[in-house]
Amino acid sequence: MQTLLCIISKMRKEYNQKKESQILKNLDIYKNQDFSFKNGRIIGSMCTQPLPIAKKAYIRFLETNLGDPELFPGTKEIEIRYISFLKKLLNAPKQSSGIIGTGGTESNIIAIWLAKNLSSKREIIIPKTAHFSFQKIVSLMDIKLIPVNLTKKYHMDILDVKNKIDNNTAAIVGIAGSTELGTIDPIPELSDICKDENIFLHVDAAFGGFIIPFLKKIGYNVADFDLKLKGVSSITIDAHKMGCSAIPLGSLIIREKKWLDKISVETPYISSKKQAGILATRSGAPVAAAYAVSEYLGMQGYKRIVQRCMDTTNYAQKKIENMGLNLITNPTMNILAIKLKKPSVVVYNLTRFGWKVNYMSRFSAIRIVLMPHITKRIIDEFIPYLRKACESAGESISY
Ligand code: 0PR
Repeated sequence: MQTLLCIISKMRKEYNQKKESQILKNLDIYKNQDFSFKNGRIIGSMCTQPLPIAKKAYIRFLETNLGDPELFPGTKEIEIRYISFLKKLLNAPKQSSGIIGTGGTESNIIAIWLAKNLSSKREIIIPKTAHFSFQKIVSLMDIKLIPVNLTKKYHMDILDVKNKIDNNTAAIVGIAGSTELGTIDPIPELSDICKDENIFLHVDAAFGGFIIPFLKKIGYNVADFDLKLKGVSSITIDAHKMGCSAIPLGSLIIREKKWLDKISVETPYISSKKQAGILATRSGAPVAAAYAVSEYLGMQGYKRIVQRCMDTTNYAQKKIENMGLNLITNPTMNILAIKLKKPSVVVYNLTRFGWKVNYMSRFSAIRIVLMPHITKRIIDEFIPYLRKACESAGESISY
């Protein structure tokens, strides 16, 4: 009897192992259809390959739930520490706080939700370069976007901002690293306006948050954009973009912790009394990963990455301009927007050659983003394909 049970158990184990390896094999078939960061062929995305330490940390925390922090006090401690790191990075005052979520969209939603509840007003003044997450916010909430004109350099026009402020203004949004061009709005000027007029100023630094602090340190002339400016109320910053960590991880840093009451509900039957933000059950895995990356890299590590990305950006810019192509604007950060007559055809051709760049219809351009996984060697491989893609689209290029 004992032997029979042993045999059955052994057979079951073997069957399960076989099943598991078959499922994983099938998953690999799908995975192999994907483009990958590893070989550099994803050259237009704002995400990158997470650092190896992020992967290791992520797996360790798979079962954790920060929606019920008393069950996972250690993971909660990691989150507190990660928020402290972000507060330091963004020059946030002592009384500030943070909400960790899934990415830039969620943080922007929370920021506007907060501004609306703090002011009981409905209008959000916003640049035309703002990310489409704000369109989602209009659809989700009873608010109205008031678009502001751009200057020739694609920055928010401050005069137009002043003209658009009225009794219904709940918030002004400035972008620090716009999605299509990487431009930075004049945040110090916006901060002065918002301080004087007592208006909530949200800075969307989903992409730029992990770049701008280091651009300054390596000698680029960029203005202040963070909570050092007294008029800035909140900042979106994403670890799953230039933070080099795993998806999904975005954060919102808020100037006053007490404001969280405006976006909190009572949670009678879980370990915390109140919960702020949108999500309830949420994984601690991406938080552990982002914290691990921040500990691993430190400020010096991020600085080195930004330096490398900017070197690659300057290298790519020269090659592209030498080809006779023009950029929409001189890059502020590691984004190049190449003006073309038929950008969609060029994107189509590049996809056929195995390269993924982004098509930007609004600017008649394609976007390449020089993320950490893009090296000068990859640019050298890419340029002949870009030339070929442009030639066959009938773009005028020089030889
Ligand atoms: N704010 C800004 C300035 C952004 O650029 C983005 C995303 C968001 C908010 C929203 O962030 P989540 O996507 O994290 O919610 N910008 C990227 C873009 O549209 C998102 C992205 C990333 C798209 C990688 C494609 C991709 O492959 O380009």
